[in-house]
This record gives sequence, structure tokens and C-alpha cells, in this order.
Amino acid sequence: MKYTSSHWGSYQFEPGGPLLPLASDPDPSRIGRGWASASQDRQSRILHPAIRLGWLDGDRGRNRCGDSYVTVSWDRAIALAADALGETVAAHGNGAVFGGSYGWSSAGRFHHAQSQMRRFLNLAGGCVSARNTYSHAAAEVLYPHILGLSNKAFQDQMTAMPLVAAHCEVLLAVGGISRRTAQITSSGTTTHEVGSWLEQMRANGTRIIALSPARSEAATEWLSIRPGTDTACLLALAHEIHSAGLADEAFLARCTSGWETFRDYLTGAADGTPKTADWAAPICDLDAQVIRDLARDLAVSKSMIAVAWSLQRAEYGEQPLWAGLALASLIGQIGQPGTGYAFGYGSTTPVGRAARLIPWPSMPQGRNPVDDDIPVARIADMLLHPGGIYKYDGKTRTYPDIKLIWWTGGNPFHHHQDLNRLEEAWTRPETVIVNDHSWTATARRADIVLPATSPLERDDILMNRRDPTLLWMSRYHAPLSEALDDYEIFARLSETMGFGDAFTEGRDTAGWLAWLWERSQEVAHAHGFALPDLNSFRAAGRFDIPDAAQARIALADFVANPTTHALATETGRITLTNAGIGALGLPSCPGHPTWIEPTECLTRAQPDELHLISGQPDTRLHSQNDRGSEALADKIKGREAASFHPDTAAERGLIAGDIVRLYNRRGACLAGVRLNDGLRRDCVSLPTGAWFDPQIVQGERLEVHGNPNALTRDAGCSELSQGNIAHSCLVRAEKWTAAVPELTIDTPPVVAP
Ligand SMILES: Nc1nc2c(c(=O)[nH]1)N[C@H]1C(S)=C(S)[C@@H](COP(=O)(O)OP(=O)(O)OC[C@H]3O[C@@H](n4cnc5c(=O)[nH]c(N)nc54)[C@H](O)[C@@H]3O)O[C@H]1N2
Ligand SMILES: Nc1nc2c(c(=O)[nH]1)N[C@H]1C(S)=C(S)[C@@H](COP(=O)(O)OP(=O)(O)OC[C@H]3O[C@@H](n4cnc5c(=O)[nH]c(N)nc54)[C@H](O)[C@@H]3O)O[C@H]1N2
Ligand SMILES: [Mo]
Repeated sequence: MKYTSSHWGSYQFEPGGPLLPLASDPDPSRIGRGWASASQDRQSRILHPAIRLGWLDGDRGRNRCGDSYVTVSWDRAIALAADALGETVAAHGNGAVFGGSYGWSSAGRFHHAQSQMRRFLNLAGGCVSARNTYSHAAAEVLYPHILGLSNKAFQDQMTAMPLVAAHCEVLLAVGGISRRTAQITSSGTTTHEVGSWLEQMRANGTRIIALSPARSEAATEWLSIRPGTDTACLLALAHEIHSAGLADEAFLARCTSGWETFRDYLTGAADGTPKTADWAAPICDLDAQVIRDLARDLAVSKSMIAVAWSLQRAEYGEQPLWAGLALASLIGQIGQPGTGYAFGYGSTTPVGRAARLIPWPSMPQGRNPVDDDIPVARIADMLLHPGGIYKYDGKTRTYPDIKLIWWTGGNPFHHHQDLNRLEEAWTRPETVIVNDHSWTATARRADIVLPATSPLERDDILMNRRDPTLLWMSRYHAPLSEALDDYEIFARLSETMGFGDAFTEGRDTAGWLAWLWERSQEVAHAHGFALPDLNSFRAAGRFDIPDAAQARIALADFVANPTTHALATETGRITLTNAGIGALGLPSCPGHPTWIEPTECLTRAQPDELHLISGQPDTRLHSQNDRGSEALADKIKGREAASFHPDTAAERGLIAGDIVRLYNRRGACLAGVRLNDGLRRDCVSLPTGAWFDPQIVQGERLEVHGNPNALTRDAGCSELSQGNIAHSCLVRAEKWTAAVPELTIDTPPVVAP
């Protein structure tokens, strides 16, 4: 038996046989069903190195979006890429090279695309990088201030979900809780357990209340809140608990700071507006009595306030996180088993996994000599405004002037918001180089395209610090055509640029895998167990870590003794009011949790506008495997399906299977129509990840495949975190009655050499 692994799960196969989910995985992901077909699809894989015609003609990027390509030999592609980098650095310095290259690439410890690229660019003198993520930037910036913990550290100590199942009576799932997103683990997983924890909760009688515009299949109750208004609801819950005299004053005094100031805001003493249930009800479109009842139930039960990651991918996205933490503080059950406050249950598999954490080694990337970066979602701003000033986490910063972009293992023409704006920005640099295995929308907007192998084409090791199992990943099929491993691509580039030995240190892939295994053996030893030698591991394919279970309770030490285990915040306590943030004077992120009406919100929409929810797709990881069988089978007339409440569809004359045009002032896209009575009437849900395919149709620029980022707004959550605001977006919808345009994204953009 051989094994391989991915962010959506692990697989076993006999050579030549089908790829099957690991027999020990209780709940394999559906995403994997489309993996092998996507990896072997010659229409979407990049088969040869390719160069954009306009770039060869010296257009310096003007025609970068929509051009054709000629294929070239590897030698020529490597020479062109090395020259472009060398010339950029000579003329403008390494501060003109952008290697932020955000993206999930693939699992496997060695062939991690960004690590390979950073190791190469660092040896070439460095690059401007990117900080934070599209997943949870607001949390990454906010938590150190209010909790004294990085988001990663907080995630690592997240209260184990089995403890929630054992102890919690009321789980308020803000943003819902879903097996859809729980299919995924960054770096790979060998098991999916979120579904079974949720079943256990239901069996134990835990109320799982989804506060969300969409029903959660796992929830026992659904409070259908208007998107973007959760902060108002959470504040009202806190107000009602306080005014009923149910707040845990002892906990507030012992473990928090700034309660008095926050309380004055809640009661209206500060601004004349008490944040009552009656105040919140019309904002959130919830019944005031329902909010009051929930407040009481939360206060008198064993309760957990769990906020989904999606909540902060929105304008003022810091606020619901902070308001949720404040609410949990009033309830006073933080630090106890199965109750308190959590962030991201179900958003990926391992959040709340009771796993032993083992810091496995990774590929050394070296040091970046360039000390400059941007908050990751400010890429278009950076390209459009070199030298421009912006605020971030209390600092005033300047955008660099980028002449060359290198992207490896990410797809900004999937992940960024307002892709029409990104297209404009993307024409500014002189050169764009992309390594990918597939002709994604980003590869189709590069000047030099370097075909990488897919993970099914190489050996690697799955090691994830939160996973109970190590796997030797074996090649499943031979590399398609001329694809090379990213490692090999960067090794050849390094050789050409004169630092080949520094990059490879004399090792080939097998040599590095052995090197990683030796380091892993040392790590295991330090944790009290032994790993087999490499040959035995490779033969067995799998190693299960002993005593892998370890249930944690977030903030337990701190709550047990707030003085000895003071948090690294300005007061050593959970800050319900934060003087440091307040002193920044940011209207977009004041000094305590605050309701601020988003720019695009149904509270101020026209009657025919809908709120667009663009969550993660059930059939893919973002844009990965979009051309695989599972994602294709889910499309409607080849388009991504948008879900509407049946009444909303009927009002617009839409029936299931129709094609709809979604539009706003930023753009328009087509999508298939699906009906879902588990969605609010004033919302439309279009998952992310359909390969971006903009065309001019009837004189209009129209994305014809169903990519929601043709519509979303490109702005920061706030001037604190500058995270993306994908979920804050209004659109209109109308039936598409003309002929449905052909896709262009399903054929390679290559002309004969
Ligand atoms: N509207 C909207 N937009 C969103 C979101 C949302 O909620 N709504 N969510 C955001 C979030 S949370 C995220 S994390 C981002 C995700 O955005 P990305 O991480 O950029 O999305 P992926 O499709 O996973 O892109 C990974 C790319 O790496 C390539 N790749 C895979 N393996 C390899 C390899 O070994 N070598 C090379 N060279 N390439 C490889 C894949 O082909 C793919 O093109 O999207 C964000 N965008
Ligand atoms: N299948 C699959 N799973 C994935 C991924 C994938 O691509 N595919 N990507 C992974 C990644 S990178 C990430 S970051 C996580 C993201 O995990 P999440 O951020 O938890 O997932 P989303 O799909 O963005 O969440 C969308 C849900 O949030 C709710 N929601 C949206 N707006 C609001 C709002 O204003 N208020 C409330 N209360 N609820 C709202 C809606 O119910 C919607 O269904 O998912 C991971 N899991
Ligand atoms: Mo993400």
C-alpha cells in the first residue's frame, strides 16, 4: 500500500489503482474525488514552459491580462527568468521584487512551493514579502492586543471540541459551524473528526445555535441574522446579561480590564444609545425577545461563544471577534472545560483538535535581506500606489515600487477581492513570473510561466504539527509532459544565477527528504519517542505518534491565576477596552468593541439589493481542483452555482438550473441558479474559486464562470488590520436570457511556437 496526502485529507493506493481515502479516516472529504482527474487534465495543466507574446515584444505588461503564450525550452525559460530578476535587481534593487506569493499551494513538507521560492529569492538578495493571511488577518492583528496571544498561539490552545461535547450546554456558533469547511487542514490531515464531535454534542443534548445568514446542517437551532450585523447582536446579548444582573462581575474584575468604559458604551451612558435587544433587533433583523431569551440562556447555562473565521473577513471584522470575547467575559466561563470563547471551530479540521503539538522541521528558507512587507490583502493598493501612505497596526507605512512579481503556489486572481481592479494594478510591474501546475487565471496573467509538478507527481513527507500521523507520500502518477518540481526549477535558476550550491547544499530531493527525516527523528526524541529509520518508514508508509491525544482548555492557566499567568496585553488581562488601540484614534477600530455600520450592508441597501456571501466551496480547496470531476459535476451549464432562497429566485423569475447575472458597480458575473431555503431571502451565496474568466459580452465586461471576486470590494477591514473584506458586498441579480458565452478558461492560452 502506498500513501499520499493533501490539505483535504490523505489517500492510499496500489500502483496503477485508484486513489482511495485513508481507510482510517472516519469522514473523508468530497474534494479528493476530483483530485486525480484535475491532476491529469491535459487541458488545464501547464505542459511546457511558456512566455507571453506581448512581453516578448516588450509591452512591459500593458497586455498582460488576456494575451497568448508560446512554449519554449526549459533552458530558455530559466535564462529569461534569471535575466529578468537579475536586471530588475541591478536597476532597482531587491526592494522592487515582490515575493509575497500568498497561497495554499499543497501539503508535503519538502515540496512547499513558497518555502522553495523564498529560499531562492533570499539567496538572490531578498524581496518584499507579505504578512498575515486572507483567512484571519483581523484576528492576527487584534488578538495580540486584546488577548496578548498571536492567533496561532490562541489556536494552539483552543479548547478541545471533545470537551465542548462533554460539558457545553449552549454553543453559540457565530457564523455557523460546518463540515464543509472542516474538510480542510493546512499542511494536510489524516483524519476528519469535526462531524463526529458535532454528533456527540447533539447526542449529549448540547444546543448548537447557528447565528448565521445560512442554516448550518450541524446546528440544532438557527438564528437567521442579517450579515455584517453580528457585533450589534453580541453587544445586545452583553447588555441584556448586564442589565439582568447576570454578568459575572468577579470574573470581569479578576480577568479583564476596561469593563467600566465598555459598560458605559453598552448602557448608553457614553453615547446615549443603550445597546439593548430592542436596539439590536431591527439592525440584525432578529426578534428582540429571542435575543433576550438567548442572553439569559447563555448566562445561566454552560456556554461557549464560538466565532467562525468568516466573521472577520468583513468590513470592521475586528469588532465581532472582540464583542464575542467581551460577551464570553461577561458570562465568565472562559478557562473552564468546554465553555468560554473560541475562534474557528469547524473553519478547518484541526481547530479544537485534542492533538499533541509537535514542531516538525521544515525546509530552511534563509534570511530575507529586504526588510519590507505589506499586509497581504493590500496587493492591488501597493501596485496602484507606489510610494503611497497607509496605516497598519498603529504604524504609518509606505508602499514599495514593485517592478517584478514572482508568484508560486497561490492564485491571486482567485483569492483577491475586486479582480477587475487587480487586473488594472497587475499591468503595472514590468515582469510577472508564475510557477504553477495549472493554467489558473494567475498563470494566464504572467509573462514567464514555469510548469510545476502537482503533488501527485512526487514523493514527500506529510508532517503536520497538529496531526497524529506521519505519512511517506509516494508519487501517484508520472509528471505530465515537462513539469518539474518547484525545487528543481529553483535549483536550476540558482545555478544559472551563480548560487546553485548554496541553494541545494549538494542535495537532491531524496537527500533533502533524508535530511528532514533526520531532523524529525531528533524532534521525536526530544518529545520522548523514536521514529523508525527512513527506509523502514518509507516501506511502512505510515507512523502513528504515540499518546497523540492531548485536550487543552484555552486560557486555563491565566484564569486559574491571572497574576502568575498574566497575559501579554497592556494590562496583563483580557482588554475589554484597550488604551493602545483607542489612542490610535481610528474611526474604523475604536478602543472597545463597537457597532459600526458597514459601507455595504442590508441595513442601508436598496430594496432590490442582496448581500453576497462568498464562502469556501464544498467541492474544491479554493480554486484547486476546479477542473476536476467533483467541481465540474457540481456546476450548472459549466458555471458555478449561486444559491438563492426560493422566494428570492421566484421574485426574479428564476428557477433552478437558470443562469443569473450578478452585478454591482464593480463588476458582473454569470452563475447557475440553485435553490436553498436554508438561506436568508435577502442573501445570495456564491462560493469562491471558479477560475476567473472575464470577457467582453454585449459590450460589457462580464465574468462568465461565476467568480464572486468579480463583485467583492477591495478595502481593508480597518486601518488596524487591513485584512480583506470579502464578505461585505451587495449585489443585484437578474435572469440571463441571452446565449451563455463559452468559457475560455477550459482551454490553454498557448499558440503554436
Ligand atoms: N470572495 C472571497 N475570496 C476569498 C475568500 C472568501 O471567503 N471570499 N477566502 C480567502 C481565503 S480565506 C483564502 S486562504 C484564499 C485562498 O487563496 P489561494 O491560496 O491563492 O487559493 P488556491 O486555489 O488554494 O491557490 C493555490 C495555488 O497553488 C497552486 N499549487 C498547488 N500546489 C502547487 C505546487 O506544488 N507548486 C506550485 N508552484 N503551485 C502549486 C494551485 O494550482 C493554485 O493555483 O482565498 C481568499 N479569497
Ligand atoms: N471545502 C472547503 N473547506 C475549506 C476551504 C475550502 O476552500 N474548501 N478553505 C479553508 C480556508 S483557507 C479557510 S480560511 C476556512 C474559512 O472558514 P470560514 O471563514 O468559517 O468559512 P466561510 O466559508 O468563509 O464561511 C462562510 C459562512 O459564514 C457565514 N457568514 C458569512 N457572513 C456572515 C456574517 O456577516 N455573519 C454571520 N453570522 N455569518 C456569516 C455564512 O454562514 C457562510 O456560510 O475554510 C477552510 N475550509
Ligand atoms: Mo483561508
